[in-house]
Amino acid sequence: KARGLYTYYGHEGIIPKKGDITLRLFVCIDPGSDNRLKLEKYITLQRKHGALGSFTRAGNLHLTLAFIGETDRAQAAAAALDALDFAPFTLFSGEIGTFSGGGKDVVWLGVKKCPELEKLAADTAQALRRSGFAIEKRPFVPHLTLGRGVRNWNASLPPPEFSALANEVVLMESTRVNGVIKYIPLHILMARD
Ligand code: 2AM
Repeated sequence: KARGLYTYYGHEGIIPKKGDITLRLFVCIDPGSDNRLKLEKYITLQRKHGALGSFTRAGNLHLTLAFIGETDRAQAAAAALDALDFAPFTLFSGEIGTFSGGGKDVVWLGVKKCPELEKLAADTAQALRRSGFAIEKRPFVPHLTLGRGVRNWNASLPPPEFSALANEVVLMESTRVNGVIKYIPLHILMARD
């Protein structure tokens, strides 16, 4: 069984009970503050070279494992994560990629192929589905979104290279505070020792 910290954050330390409130949730890995700062510098450099768009703030950079969406079952989602069991592993930054279409040009940083990550994402989706969440079946493309609606991205500027220890999975609430996207960690599941 996975063990470690079972910390509840946000909402004054309490995850809302079923039916209390509808939250927009997703499950992700935090690349760590050093790597987030490296990525922020890279985004700043891109902007200096003329890139335009809505860029992810350093504190919000993350790698999504599963998108849950709107639900009033935050506690059930947290409990589903507790069923995960994984050993810590290391992620390595990869290439820049894009999702295009619908006028929504997303620029992201990929990671190098990582079977442990693929298994963790599959296990996360399975655990959530078992708990009744409708998780999309589309292929898992591991990425950290750097910006949306991006234009004038300079492909000749190489992205930062980094490694990130993946030793916890975070259940996040996605909300807006005064129009600014804010991610609030609700529950963290640590990797096994
Ligand atoms: P994105 O970065 O590629 O947009 C919070 O919104 C996180 O959930 C983001 O990382 C987002 O991915 C991801 N996500 C996955 N599916 C989504 C969906 N259908 N709608 C919004 N966000 C989604």
